[in-house]
Amino acid sequence: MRTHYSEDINPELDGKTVEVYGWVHEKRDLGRLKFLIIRDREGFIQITAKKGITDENILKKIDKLTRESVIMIKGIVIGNPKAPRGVEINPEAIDIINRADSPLPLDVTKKVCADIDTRLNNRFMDLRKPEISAIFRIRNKIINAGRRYLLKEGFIEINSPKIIASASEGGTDLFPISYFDKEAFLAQSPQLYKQMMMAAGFDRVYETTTYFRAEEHDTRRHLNEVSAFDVEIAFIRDEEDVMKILENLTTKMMEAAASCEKELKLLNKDIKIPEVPFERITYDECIELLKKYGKKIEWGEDIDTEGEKILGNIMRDRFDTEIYFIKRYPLNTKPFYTMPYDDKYSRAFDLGYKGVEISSGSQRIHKHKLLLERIKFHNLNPENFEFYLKCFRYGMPPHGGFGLGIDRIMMQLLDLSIREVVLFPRDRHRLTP
Ligand code: AMO
Repeated sequence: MRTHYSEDINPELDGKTVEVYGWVHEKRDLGRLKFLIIRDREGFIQITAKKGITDENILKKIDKLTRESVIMIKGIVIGNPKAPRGVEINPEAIDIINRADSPLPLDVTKKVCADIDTRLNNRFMDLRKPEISAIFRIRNKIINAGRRYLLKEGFIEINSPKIIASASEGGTDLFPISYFDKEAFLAQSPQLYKQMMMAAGFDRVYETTTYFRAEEHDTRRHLNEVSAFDVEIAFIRDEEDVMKILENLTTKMMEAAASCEKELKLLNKDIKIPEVPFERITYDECIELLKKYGKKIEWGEDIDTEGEKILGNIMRDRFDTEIYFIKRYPLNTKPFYTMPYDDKYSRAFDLGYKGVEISSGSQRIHKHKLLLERIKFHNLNPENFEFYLKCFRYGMPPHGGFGLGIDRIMMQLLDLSIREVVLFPRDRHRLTP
C-alpha cells in the first residue's frame, strides 16, 4: 500500500520506511551510484542506490528498468541536502509492476517541445508532464468553484437531453445522428430545455454540459465539442440580474484558479482577479471605439475575431480591465428567444475576456405571441418548437440566462490555445484519441 505521495516525503521523515508508487521519470547510472527519479501525481522523489550497500537484486532490477515503467519502491527516507528537496530514499525493495516499452512516443522529461499534434496523438503521455496536468487540476478547481457558487445561490443542477429533434440556436450547426427511423441531432445547447425548467417552476437551474457544434471553424478558440456552464434564472427584472450572477460566477472561478499556486508556478502564470461589477459597454459604443482604432464594423454585423482582439486591447489600455460585458446588441443578430430592448436592440450580452468571448446570454422572451413572431422572423418552423412553445401558454415567468464556455475561460486564464485546455479535443480534423 502507498504510504506517501512523493511530495509528502521530506527530511523530517529521515529514518522512516516508506512505500511509493509511480513512474520512472529519469534514470542515471554513475557506476557505483544509481539514481532514479520517481514521478507520481504529486511530484518527484529521488531514489539512490549504492553498490556495496543496496541489495544486489535491487541493483539488477534498476539496471533492467526502462523509463516510464510503473514501479513500487519501499525504502528508508534519508535527509540529504544534495538531493532535490533535500531528501531521497534508499531502496530496500523494488517491484517492477509494468515495464514500459522503448523508445517512448513522447519525452515526458522535456518541457513542452513536441508539436501540438504529436502531443495530442499521445495525450496520455503528454498529460504525465507536471506542467500539462497542472492545466487540468486548475480546470477541476474552477469547475468545482463554479458549482459551489451556483449551489450556494440556490441553483438546481439538471441534465438535459443530448439527443434532440430540433435546433435551438438555428439549424446550420447541428450534427445529425441516426436515431432508429427518425431524424435526430446532437444537442448544440440545453437552451430550450433550461427555459422549460423555468415553466416547470425550478426558478434557478444550471448544467455543466457539453455543446456539440458542427461549425466549420478551424481556429485556436473553436472546438466542435465544448464544455460549458449553462444557467437559467426566473423572476428577473431584466438582463442585469443575469449579468450579476455571471460576473460573480466568473470571479469565483478565477479566484479558484488563482489559488492554485503550485500549478500556476509550473505554468509561469499570474492571474488577475477582476473587480465586480465588470465594465459594461454597449454594442454601439463598441463599434465606435473600434472605428477609432481603425477597425470598421457595419452596424448590425457581428464583431469578428480581429475586432474582438482589438476590443480586448482597448479595454485593457483605456479601462484597465481584462474582462467586460458588451450589451444591447442589435436584435436581429441574436437568436429568436432573445428579449427585445426595443425595435432595434436586444437584451442580449456577451462577456469578453482578454479579447475573446467567454460567455453569452440574455433576458428571454416569456410571452407566447412575441416568441412566435420572432420564430417566424428567423424563418424557423413553429411546428418544430411546439413542445417548447407550449410552455409559454400556461404560466411562464420572466427569465434569462447564459452559457459560459469552460474551455474558453480556461484558455484565456492561462493564455493557451483551446486544444491545450481540453483533454481530448474534437475539431474538424481530430476525432481520436
Ligand atoms: P453561445 O452559442 O454564444 O450561446 O455559446 C455560449 C458560450 O459557449 C462557448 N462556445 C464555444 N467555445 C468553443 N468552441 C465553440 N465552437 C463554441 N461555441 C460556443 C463560448 C460562448 O460564449 N444558448 C446560448 C447561451 C444562452 O444564451 O444561455 C449559447 O449557446 O464561450
